[in-house]
Amino acid sequence: MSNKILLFNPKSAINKYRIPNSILNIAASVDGKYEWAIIDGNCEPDPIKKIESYLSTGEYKYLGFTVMPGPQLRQAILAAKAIKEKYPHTKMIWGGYFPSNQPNAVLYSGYVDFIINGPGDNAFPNLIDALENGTPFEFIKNLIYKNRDSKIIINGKEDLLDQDSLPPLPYDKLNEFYPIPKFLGKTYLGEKTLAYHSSIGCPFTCSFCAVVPIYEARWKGKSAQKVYEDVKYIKDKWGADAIEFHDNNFFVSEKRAVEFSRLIKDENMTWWGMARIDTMSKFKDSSLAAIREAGCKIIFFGAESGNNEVLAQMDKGGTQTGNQIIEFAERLKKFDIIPEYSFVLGTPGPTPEKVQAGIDFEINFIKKVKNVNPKTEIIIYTYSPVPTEGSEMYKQVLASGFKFPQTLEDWISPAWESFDLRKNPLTPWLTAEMIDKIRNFETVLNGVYPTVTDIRMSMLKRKIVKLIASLRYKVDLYYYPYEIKLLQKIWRYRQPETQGF
Ligand code: B12
Ligand code: SF4
Repeated sequence: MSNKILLFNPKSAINKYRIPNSILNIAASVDGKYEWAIIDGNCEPDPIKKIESYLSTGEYKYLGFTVMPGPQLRQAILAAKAIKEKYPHTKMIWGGYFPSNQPNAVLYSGYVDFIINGPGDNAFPNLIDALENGTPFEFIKNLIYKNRDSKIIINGKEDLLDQDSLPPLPYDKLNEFYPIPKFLGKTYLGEKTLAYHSSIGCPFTCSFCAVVPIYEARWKGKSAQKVYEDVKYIKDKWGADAIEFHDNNFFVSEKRAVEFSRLIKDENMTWWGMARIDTMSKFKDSSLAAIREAGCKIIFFGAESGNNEVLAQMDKGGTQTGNQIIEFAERLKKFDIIPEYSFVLGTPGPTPEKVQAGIDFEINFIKKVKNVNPKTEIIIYTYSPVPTEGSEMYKQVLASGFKFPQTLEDWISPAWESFDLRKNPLTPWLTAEMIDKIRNFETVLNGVYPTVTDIRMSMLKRKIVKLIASLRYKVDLYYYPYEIKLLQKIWRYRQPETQGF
């Protein structure tokens, strides 16, 4: 068997393909040193068959899977199991958020050999080198593996690397496997939208967030110049006209954001990114104006809650408040930047009455936000705990009787899959009525204020739904909004919270 590497991005998107940045970074890390190939599950009708077509050549010894929770995990498990049974001598290496945060379930499954915990830019080539040369694993940072006694060993973490010094992403080579234009999809931002990741980690420690255990409040970004050069390359070569920045927190540095705006301005591209309200509230007016002028029309913010106590419980970093959320939505109006606010409803409470009161508070708060800036896009999640051990919220969640899945197969049971999509929280403190109220409010809200990110509903259809929903919205009547649901179903309303941005 020769030592080629096969990298797999299991299916994660329903209808929009995006450049598979996670495995593309891994391909870059070994490019020129080992031969590699990419399989994108989003573009393949039968990815297992495709993987086998490579493995049957006998040239591929290493298999790298990127895995996030939800449907991607399902395809990852099915493929890993089938492949490992048929080709037991291949080395199966998983990376990405799911295995980094759930190493026990993954390694005890028996079909995954190694996990890269967080960034793989050095860890992956170092692991392949060690396997090729028969050298020990214990000094490979960011590696999780089983030792001879089947004990799981979690190696130390590596300092975050200077992002500009990473090898360039092999776009041209990806283009040989799948034509890049296939990944530049039509969105509300543009006809050909590029997904780009310009920084890693996040400096904050929100207690519900899967980024925190991996990056531990660390963040490193590429320079504005480097980001601009990459974007410009794709624009000039394949015609991208819009950018989705997939960074957890694109706007950590005001200086970098303004510098990038200055560089990208004349390219006439529309772009979007994720940010924090407290961070961006501190941005100067001139910076917000520069960002908008450079084509940033809409920014995603995890508002989470209008209640200061809940914000403190979530450890939103300490400086975000309910008032700030409202004031900032109002401030952005002046700059014509649309805030996309996500809220988490149904956080745990000591009694059912308190939980219900919490939900009602958030519903009223969201209405206040809409009142000061009706263009604000609202995304509603029901609270789904992530196992971030040690936080107050985590303890509260366990005390309520909530149990996390134990085995890898448990994670893809239908109930857990919808949990991952944040639809069915399986949380003991939320009753069916409470979940219904959240969902029904969401239906009515979306009827009154249809999202601008939906490119499928015509103006007339929006107006009809709006008229009906407004009657309910005014009098807080959210029960059984079947008529709105029916119209939205017929006219295929897009749900940003499950279909991604
Ligand atoms: C793009 C994206 C998507 C896309 C799909 C991406 C694709 N592959 O086609 C879409 C929009 C479809 C999506 C959907 C979902 N996503 Co998503 N997604 C992201 C996002 C924004 C960027 C991922 C990315 O490209 N990163 C860029 C690369 C360079 O970084 P990276 O993945 O961390 O890769 C590095 C390391 O992790 C490691 N690594 C990664 N893979 C591999 C593989 C190998 C072999 C090795 C060795 C190393 C390695 O090395 C890389 C380089 O250093 C991340 C957040 C983020 N900023 O990363 C969320 C994120 C991964 N998604 C998340 C979630 C929850 C979902 C959803 C389940 C729910 C939702 N509502 O968003 C859905 C359902 C997915 C599904 N259908 O299975 C969570 C995961 C949380 C968790 N608990 O683990 C994240 C972290 C967002 C968040 N902060 O909540 N997502
Ligand atoms: S600011 Fe966002 S990415 Fe950062 S820790 Fe909080 S939720 Fe996670």
